[in-house]
Amino acid sequence: MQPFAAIAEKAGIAEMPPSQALIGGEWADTHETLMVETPAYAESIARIARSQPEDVDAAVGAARQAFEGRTGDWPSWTARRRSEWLLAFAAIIEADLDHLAALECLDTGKPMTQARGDIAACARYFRFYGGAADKLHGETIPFESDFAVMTLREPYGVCAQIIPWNYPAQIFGRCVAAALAAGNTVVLKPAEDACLSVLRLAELAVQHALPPGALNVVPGQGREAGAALAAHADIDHLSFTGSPETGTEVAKAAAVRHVPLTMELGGKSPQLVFADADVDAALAAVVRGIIQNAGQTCSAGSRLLLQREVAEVVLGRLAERFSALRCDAGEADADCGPLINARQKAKLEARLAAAQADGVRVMAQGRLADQAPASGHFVVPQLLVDIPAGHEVLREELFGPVLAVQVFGDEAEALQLANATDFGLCAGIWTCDGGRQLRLAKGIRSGQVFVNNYGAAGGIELPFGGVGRSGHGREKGFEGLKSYTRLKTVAIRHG
Ligand code: TXE
Repeated sequence: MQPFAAIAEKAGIAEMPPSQALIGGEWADTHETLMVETPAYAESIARIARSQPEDVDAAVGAARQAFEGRTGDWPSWTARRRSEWLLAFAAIIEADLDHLAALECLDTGKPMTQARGDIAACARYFRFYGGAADKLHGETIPFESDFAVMTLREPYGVCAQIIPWNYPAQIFGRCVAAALAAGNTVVLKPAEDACLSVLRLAELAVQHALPPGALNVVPGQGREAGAALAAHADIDHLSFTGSPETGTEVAKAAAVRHVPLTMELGGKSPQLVFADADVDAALAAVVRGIIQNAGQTCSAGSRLLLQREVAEVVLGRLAERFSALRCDAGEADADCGPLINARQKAKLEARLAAAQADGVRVMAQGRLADQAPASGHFVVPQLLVDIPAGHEVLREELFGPVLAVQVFGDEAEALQLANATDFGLCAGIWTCDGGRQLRLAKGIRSGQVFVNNYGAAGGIELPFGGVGRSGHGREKGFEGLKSYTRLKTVAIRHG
């Protein structure tokens, strides 16, 4: 039996989502198609649309028409009505969780428990932004006595969203729910490597009577559909999640027309463990922070900074944990799934080989489960030590289950090492010293800092985004909703 059939049968569903582009509420065939491969088996599981610039143009046109009310009644939907739709849609996602999670698990290779968590988080985004839609408002500003001044929060219009393959359903929720809550229409380009859950979510949105054109989806390749969307003359906002290199290209294309951007570009996030930390809690979070989604997470805690007094003990315990980690296909629900594709695996393996040639030592590593499919794109979790200062494995996002360890003496050195990166997405600080917690939280250059936890359990309510090479703008939380609006100032002289 094919893997998809097996997983879908277990979930009680045996249906693939639509494979076409969603344009103006209709599923449209494109001239060309792409094969979708499952990373755990390297087997083709579906054929999807390979949208071309003309398809993207049609999708942007449909989003524009919907925004202006030329098709459907989207602009007349009040904030309360949008709120009600989003809240009801959250429940629809939850009712379809088994099916969506099966798709996500097979398409990305991630363990089933993580896939289920991702779908639940996607639903939570719709619930959060549904709850927030009718609480977004401007302000009045005291001014001269014969003036009334106010700010209005208005939707941008047509929001273009280019999203990656590591968390398709979650990032769909984060971007689409916020943009719709604020009254925009959306054209979304999912990643060619994983988009089945996105297509299913779009199918559910259409079935749930979202006005035609409010959400459009153009599956396809980055250099074709993605580039055409970023360069389109009629988008009003662009949100991109992906690599810094592609982000630069996208930003250049959008800069020609001064399109406002949100850029979420990955990280090289440190976890700092001091001698006075609760080591058990820190160890569990450090391991989870790097093996989740096989390390293919922008907020992965990929650097571990250990205070010298505890380094030997902590490393010994960490090595035991790494040695016990197992990789397997997503539905086996092991510690780690495969990497997304052969290219990502080859890139990571080349970097690891180069690091070893430079003297970096693999102190411990996990292994493949006995029954794991031989054809999968697996890279086992690895603990790297003896790393020369400034080495590439300390600077570049490796996007795999690989933890780079450094040792520090005091707080000042810890801060210096933590900030020795062009990225700045997240940081974890493990210490019981309140003063140090605050000093480091202020001193670390990153968009999010976690103290005695890492990731705040994925809290969708918390604003998220980077500094430096990690990007700019904020998604998630109420800030994420505001970022899909523009502020207009109205000054009325009433005499
Ligand atoms: O990313 P790309 P890739 C990082 C991570 C990973 C590296 C490469 O380090 O190893 O990026 O992954 C679309 N114009 N992250 O190659 O190319 C593409 O189709 C417009 C971090 O997959 O950035 C996909 O939808 N769009 C990250 C999206 O951009 C283009 C998540 C991301 O692809 C395009 C993923 C173009 N010219 C990778 N080229 C995170 N921040 O979470 C590609 N795309």
